[in-house]
Amino acid sequence: MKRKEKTPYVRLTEPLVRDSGVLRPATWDEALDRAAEGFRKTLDNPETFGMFSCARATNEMNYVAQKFTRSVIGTNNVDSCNRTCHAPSVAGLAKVFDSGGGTSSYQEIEDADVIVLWGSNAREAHPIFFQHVLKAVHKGAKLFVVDPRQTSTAKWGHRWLRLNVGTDIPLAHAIAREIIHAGLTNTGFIERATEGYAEFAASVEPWTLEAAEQETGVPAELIRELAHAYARADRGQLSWTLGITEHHNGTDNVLSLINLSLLAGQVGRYGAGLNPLRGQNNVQGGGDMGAIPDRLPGFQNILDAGVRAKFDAAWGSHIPPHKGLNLTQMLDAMERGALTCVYIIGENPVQSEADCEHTIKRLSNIDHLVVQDIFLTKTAQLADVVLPASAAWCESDGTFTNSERRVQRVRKALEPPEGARDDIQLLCELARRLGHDWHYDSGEQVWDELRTLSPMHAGMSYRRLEELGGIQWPCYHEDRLEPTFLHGRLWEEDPVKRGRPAPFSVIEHSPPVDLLSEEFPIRLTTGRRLDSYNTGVQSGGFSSPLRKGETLDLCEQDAVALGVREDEMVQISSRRGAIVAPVRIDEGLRPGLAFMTLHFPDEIDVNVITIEATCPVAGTAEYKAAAIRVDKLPV
Ligand SMILES: Nc1nc2c(c(=O)[nH]1)N[C@H]1C(S)=C(S)[C@@H](COP(=O)(O)OP(=O)(O)OC[C@H]3O[C@@H](n4cnc5c(=O)[nH]c(N)nc54)[C@H](O)[C@@H]3O)O[C@H]1N2
Ligand SMILES: Nc1nc2c(c(=O)[nH]1)N[C@H]1C(S)=C(S)[C@@H](COP(=O)(O)OP(=O)(O)OC[C@H]3O[C@@H](n4cnc5c(=O)[nH]c(N)nc54)[C@H](O)[C@@H]3O)O[C@H]1N2
Ligand SMILES: [Mo]
Repeated sequence: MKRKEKTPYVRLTEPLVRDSGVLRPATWDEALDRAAEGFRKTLDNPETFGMFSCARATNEMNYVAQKFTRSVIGTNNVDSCNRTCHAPSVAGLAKVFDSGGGTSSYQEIEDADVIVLWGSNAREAHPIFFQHVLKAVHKGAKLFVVDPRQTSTAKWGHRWLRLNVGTDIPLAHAIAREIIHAGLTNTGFIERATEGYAEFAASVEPWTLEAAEQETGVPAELIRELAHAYARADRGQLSWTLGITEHHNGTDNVLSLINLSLLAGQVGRYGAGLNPLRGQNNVQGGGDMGAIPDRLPGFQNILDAGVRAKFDAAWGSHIPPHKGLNLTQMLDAMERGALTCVYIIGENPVQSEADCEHTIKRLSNIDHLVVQDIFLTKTAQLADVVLPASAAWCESDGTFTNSERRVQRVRKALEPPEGARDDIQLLCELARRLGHDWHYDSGEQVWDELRTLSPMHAGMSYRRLEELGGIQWPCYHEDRLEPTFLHGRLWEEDPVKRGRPAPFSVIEHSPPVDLLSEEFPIRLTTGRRLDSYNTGVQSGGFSSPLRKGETLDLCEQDAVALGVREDEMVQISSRRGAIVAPVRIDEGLRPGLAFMTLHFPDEIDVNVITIEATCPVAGTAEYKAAAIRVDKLPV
């Protein structure tokens, strides 16, 4: 069977509006008027409006997008693809430490002596961070990789802990128990800076090395080795990504890793830390700018009346005193008819959300959909108005914030295609049509407004960012820098300076929702490859001589059992639907485990078969664990 031929996406250069069910070219005035008209209808009932903001765009653009949502429309319904990846990391870290950011700098990774990469294929998905890991390894650091697949990252590890998908909590609990039983806890730190230790220690007691080996598939000796190395390390680093978060209990997974750092005192010191590696180039910044439903810019709590009053005074707004809907809740609200008007800037949910048939149904259920993108995506094809944006990362001037919380300047390197317009200017045009006279002539003007409202960014002028090559937040003062790591307060002698103790969390193991059965006996996990990017819109969601398209990766033993060879087409079915893909043999997989990417949805859309089970705290879907069956196709 031959692959479908595909042409690359072409940049959008003229606005489109829908008439009689068909998208047709329109003038800018017509398209903007049409978009604003639909938005105006929500002004009497702002909770019917929702904004998906763009984690690839600048801090400045995200600041303006959330300001538009809160001050022009009057709702906190604003979110981004952070919901599909690291919302559980932010929720877990904020619960324990009051701040959702990764705690360390990249320099500290280089200076660590033990590094654990948990559920993270950093070699392929975070190559810049991985450079720092390799520098540490060259200096003698020991690298542990915890992943069900033998990824190219795992191949660099001194030890690879090959766990069964969805068994991270038993593994973390067994490591915790071993640290406790071997007398390797940092008792001074636990007594001074934490709470809930006794209850936590009792809760992990059933997870002996043997019980964990049984459940996780990781040999007891390897679990023991990781526990001892991490607890004894001078500078122990624990980093995780989607293997931890993209589960129905992602926040619990994150909390079970944070427990380990509290036990061993591996946080709040130079070189010791907890670092979720953020996925999109500016997903950290998007959240920091308040493009999330529960925080205003600078991670300030929406429930705090004083904070709201400060923003209302600056913006002339009436910010609702409650959290908005997150992306997952917005999709649910579309189905119920409660959310009727949606503005999507640079997101492609039709192809990135789990169970995509369901997403299409929900987006088709609303009255007014405006999509502002650089390409005519599958999501844009459902829109009532399409606005061509010119703000691709290399065409804009502003700042991005990376996983070490470093804000860095980006400058325009390319002229945008003729006909496309800057994301911020489009937001201003729409605000103006709705009665708000906004003028931002430069990214710097937006940034300076933010700095007056967000204490953690206050000390970062553009000039200073340029002089220093970027600055990590928090940076409260123009003449000072803060330590490169967070939560140093936990080590203070003085209880007042130390502040709120960090709580241990008692967590129950809960296996993947999509159960394996006789009908669906194979575990499918999904993720990334070095050569492609997300839903493929920007990297060319099609195969090429350089890039093999979508495959179903299986180990040789499974392929033999199914009677299939490499490149042979198979049908892959789950409880949601079925797709067809060629087989690729990957010796990094164990029998019963399959892998696919999300990169080629125009040819083969894996999200037809993934499950929508979501984490109740963070709203992130269980992309990492579907139950499937694989059938050889008749030749
Ligand atoms: N080249 C490239 N780089 C990218 C992207 C891209 O598309 N292409 N996307 C960016 C984005 S948005 C993000 S969020 C990041 C994501 O970066 P990563 O999280 O590193 O990428 P993934 O491949 O999704 O998943 C990581 C690993 O989780 C493992 N895993 C699966 N199930 C489990 C489990 O139950 N437990 C554990 N411990 N591990 C498990 C998988 O085998 C996989 O190797 O990458 C970013 N960088
Ligand atoms: N099966 C499965 N599905 C997954 C995942 C998985 O591991 N497995 N991972 C999930 C994760 S972590 C993520 S982050 C999501 C990603 O989900 P999405 O964010 O929906 O997917 P992207 O392909 O990154 O889409 C980015 C869009 O932004 C547009 N864009 C880029 N720059 C700009 C700009 O400057 N301005 C404007 N206006 N538009 C711009 C691009 O053209 C593109 O359409 O996918 C999720 N889906
Ligand atoms: Mo992501």
